[in-house]
Amino acid sequence: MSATIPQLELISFKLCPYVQRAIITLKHKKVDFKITYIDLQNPPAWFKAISPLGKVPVLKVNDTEVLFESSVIQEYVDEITPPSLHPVDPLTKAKNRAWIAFGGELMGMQGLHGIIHEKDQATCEKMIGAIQELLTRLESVHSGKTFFNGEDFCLIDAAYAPMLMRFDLLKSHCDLDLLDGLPVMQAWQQTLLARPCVKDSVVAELPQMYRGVIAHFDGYMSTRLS
Ligand SMILES: N[C@@H](CCC(=O)N[C@@H](CS)C(=O)NCC(=O)O)C(=O)O
Repeated sequence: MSATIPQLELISFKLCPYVQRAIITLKHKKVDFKITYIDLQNPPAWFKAISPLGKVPVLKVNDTEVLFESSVIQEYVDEITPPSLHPVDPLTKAKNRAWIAFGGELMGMQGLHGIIHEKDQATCEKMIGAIQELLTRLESVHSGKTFFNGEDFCLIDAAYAPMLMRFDLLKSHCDLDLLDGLPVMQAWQQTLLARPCVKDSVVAELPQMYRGVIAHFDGYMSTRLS
């Protein structure tokens, strides 16, 4: 990698899908970086000092600057390692950014994270229905080709792979198929999960850790653990 690439340190939490967006981008671009894991339940003082919202990912650049927000980190990594993984056309690029933000919401408390927290079965099932409606909408704007925009892997593909990986885990751990009836999303999931930059973006024990976190939250989904 070019000598002009700054020294990068990614502050991470092993289970975090937002961190994973940054790792996939770094790995796809073959950028050297250091990864430092913290315990989000008991974050060190130095992390609280540098993370404005107390959230991971945080990217330390040359040990002097700090970036936060996964999509911003993805774009920074992309811009310092041309050619860009974003579409060139401004409108297409802007739409990709909007759908990346949509994916960020889908992973949060109204989405993936919310359903593993929710205790009440009826509320959880309602949330699952709402997520499936959003996924149907996402399917309608996908190119229907190999990747979101067509035949080229883009930042938006890196941004969605962590969520699609967790959908796969929910299917095997809890028999919940959020992509049921969505063939384009299913094909996209298979393609992305087979890519080395995606496979290598998580620790080997992620499946067991994800199972453990579902059990720990003790919500309705924990009653479906096989
Ligand atoms: N919008 C943020 C979300 C990051 C986020 O929610 N990270 C979680 C871990 S997966 C976190 O750090 N949570 C700690 C907290 O909310 O206190 C991004 O895209 O980077």
